[in-house]
Amino acid sequence: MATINRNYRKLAAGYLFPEIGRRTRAFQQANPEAVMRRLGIGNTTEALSPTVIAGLERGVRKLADVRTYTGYGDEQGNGELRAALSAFYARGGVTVNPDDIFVSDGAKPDSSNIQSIFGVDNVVAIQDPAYPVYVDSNVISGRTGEMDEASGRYDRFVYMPCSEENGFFPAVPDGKVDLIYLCSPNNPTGAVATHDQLAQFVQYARNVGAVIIFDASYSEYISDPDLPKSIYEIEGADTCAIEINSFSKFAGFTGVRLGWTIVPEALAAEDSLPGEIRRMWLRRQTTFFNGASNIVQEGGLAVLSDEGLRECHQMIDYYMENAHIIREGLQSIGLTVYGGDNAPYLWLKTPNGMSSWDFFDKLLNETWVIGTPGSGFGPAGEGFFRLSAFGHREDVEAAVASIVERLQL
Ligand code: PGU
Repeated sequence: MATINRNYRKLAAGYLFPEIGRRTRAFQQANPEAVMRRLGIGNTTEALSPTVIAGLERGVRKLADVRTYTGYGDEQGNGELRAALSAFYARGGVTVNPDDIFVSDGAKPDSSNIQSIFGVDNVVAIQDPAYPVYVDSNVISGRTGEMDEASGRYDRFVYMPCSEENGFFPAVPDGKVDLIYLCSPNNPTGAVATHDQLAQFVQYARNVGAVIIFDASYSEYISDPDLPKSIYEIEGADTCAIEINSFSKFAGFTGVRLGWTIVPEALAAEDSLPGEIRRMWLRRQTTFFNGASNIVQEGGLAVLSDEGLRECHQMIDYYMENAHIIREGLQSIGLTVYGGDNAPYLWLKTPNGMSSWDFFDKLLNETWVIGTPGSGFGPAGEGFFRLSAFGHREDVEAAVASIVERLQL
């Protein structure tokens, strides 16, 4: 008889965003007159830029001609795209070998799949709160025990609390851990690690032989030139860190689907020599994945052209202006808000010590605004609430006006 992977039963509940969708639909059914204002999921809303559209169209046209038609592509992704990504890093002063870049269909699959090349007995450290995928993928793979209902923590995980006190970036773990997930700019807190903070993690990882999995999906939202966009800005990080990134938030590819992961040749684990982890990821990807769409990779190339980058940055500026509008509105009614400076998320402290889900319901009922409860990102997110800046300007303005006028504090 077949049996199931019982680790799935350890998972807290449904995945966070579908649960928010379910509650929102129920509210809408009960209140058909309500005009919903969505600042919940970090989903892009603006149209792709002309240069990127032209790139995607080029990709389609190539398929119409037998001389330019392509089927399955290069194992690690289009060589031109990998070279363009490498040149993109070089502009920021970072050396990345195109051979170490693996093009994918997004940062979510990569950040959930990457754990599969590490031992099941590895001890995993995660920022708390964190993008839920890091936790859930490791739970499913059996790297944890059960979740303790009282604390909301899984047995065997090492939680690195991110709080107001530490500016939402943790200190390195006290003991020895094996895998460390870091996300900067951070989802959900909007905090960005400094050069020194990342250097401490790199130093720690090199001392104990840990591997850092660095999710840089929001790196292009960093406008402060002193803040690192890539972990490879830290010397020695290529021996201890994998970096994951995405065109989703960078270029509005949330539905188009394109990302990349860097597994440096120099990276090694306790029981491997340099090169083996890179080869394992290649082995994993060639066995379980058949490459990102060739059309979409043309679109990615267009993003990385001078004109594409300029246009994508205009879009990023637009979303960041939304972030400023949200922050100012919330602060004007006395709420405490973090993030939103170099990241498209606002991290709001719930008023009067309300729980995150109670505040979700209150906001929905009183203002028709949908956000994301902080506790959905981990126990240390309790008492906080995330608002996304990825809406259309008029929706963002309407949401802020509704909060300012109707939220009862
Ligand atoms: N990494 C982080 C840190 C993210 O916040 C998200 C999206 C992704 C990866 C996904 O990138 P893709 O390249 O598009 O796969 N976070 C959004 C969407 C929710 C979700 O389930 O991915 C959010 O609202 O948190």
